[in-house]
Amino acid sequence: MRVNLRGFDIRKLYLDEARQRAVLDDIRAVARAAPFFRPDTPMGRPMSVRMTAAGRYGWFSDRKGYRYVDRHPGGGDWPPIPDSLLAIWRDLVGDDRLPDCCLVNHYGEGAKMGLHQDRDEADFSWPVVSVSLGDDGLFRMGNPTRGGKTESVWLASGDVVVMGGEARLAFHGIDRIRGGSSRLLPKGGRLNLTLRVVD
Ligand SMILES: O=C(O)CCC(=O)C(=O)O
Ligand SMILES: [Mn+2]
Repeated sequence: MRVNLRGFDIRKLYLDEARQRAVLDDIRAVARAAPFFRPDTPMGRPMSVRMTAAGRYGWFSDRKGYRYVDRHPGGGDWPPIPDSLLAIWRDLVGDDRLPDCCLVNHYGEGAKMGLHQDRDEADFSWPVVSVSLGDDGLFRMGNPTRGGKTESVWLASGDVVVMGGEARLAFHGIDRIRGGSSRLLPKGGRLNLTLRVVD
């Protein structure tokens, strides 16, 4: 099923269970090479989400602000973006340009992500492609400027969202996680993978 809400192109169950498991195995390998860490917000508070990344760039945040960085905070390179994820990008966006970052967010049961725009990339003509695995997450979609009405949708395991066009700079966030709604991750929780063209 495919739903378009405010330019957010939502593909329900884009990945069947076998493909979800294949992506999950690849993300586990990424997390072995580049362990999850918990960044601080620029306000100095720890984020509720744990993060890591694959590709030429990962993402980092501390008191100096949010930014893309070319190394894991432990000092090593980020591992390459797994082919299982590049295949999703090729299917949905094409292969004129491949993403150079796959940001990996892990949400435990109480984790959330406040409304924000993805605007640290150089070229907004490329979409951000988001892949959800594990427990359902309540995804809120707003407008290109702060404020105004929002709409929410539960993203389930295997759902993919293409944020392009008018949705590319729209505010969005995750309000809450529905614990125990998926059995994909043995310890529960939700993984969200976002593919991005950074520069
Ligand atoms: O977890 C999600 O579905 C959204 C993640 C997100 O917006 C981000 O990482 O910038
Ligand atoms: Mn975002």
